Amino acid sequence: MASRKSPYLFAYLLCALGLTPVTSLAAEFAVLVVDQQGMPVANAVIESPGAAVSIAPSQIAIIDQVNKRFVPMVIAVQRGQRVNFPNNDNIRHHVYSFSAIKQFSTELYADTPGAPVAFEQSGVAVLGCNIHDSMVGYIYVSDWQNVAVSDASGLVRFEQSAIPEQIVVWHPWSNDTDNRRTVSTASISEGGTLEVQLSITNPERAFGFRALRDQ
Ligand SMILES: [Cu+2]
Repeated sequence: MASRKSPYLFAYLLCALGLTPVTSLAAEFAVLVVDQQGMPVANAVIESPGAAVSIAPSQIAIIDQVNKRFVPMVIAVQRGQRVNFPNNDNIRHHVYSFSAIKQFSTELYADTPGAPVAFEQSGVAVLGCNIHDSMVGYIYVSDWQNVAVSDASGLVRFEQSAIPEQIVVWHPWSNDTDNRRTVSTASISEGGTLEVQLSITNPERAFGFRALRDQ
């Protein structure tokens, strides 16, 4: 007397074991960002639409200041999330942004400034330091929960309910309009990797940049 296999049997057994059955399979995929030479690109922001931000994460994001640089140079946060700007240099910095999505200015400070700054509008806030003109940082504020920045290997991995039809790739040195490109994901399947090639111009390799930094 063979028992009939039921699709519900497995779920029933999981419940009996106190485990929750997976009702919607998660889609995993990766994005690899490379430059015109095929080299991996760090600091690229990838937005993968799907789940919109409703309540911003309470976790406070960090942009540090080390050796007169913003570290990391680029962060991605969800709309409404807060960012703090600790100072690891033994000199003082004065962080500001004049960007359309957020204008703020810290007092000249050492160590950690007072209150973190909340970013309530999506878009890009460019950071500067009033004392050191060559310091530039970027806060990418996203309407989507799935947003991340590529590491030194140029990779970002996503796991969400479904692969979106399109992703957005942003890099501060990208030659695309507004440094943004919308890329179709039609060519990737579950578990796959989408390679995105950007044309970027590194301002740190431009003549005069180093001299500016050393001022
Ligand atoms: Cu500074």
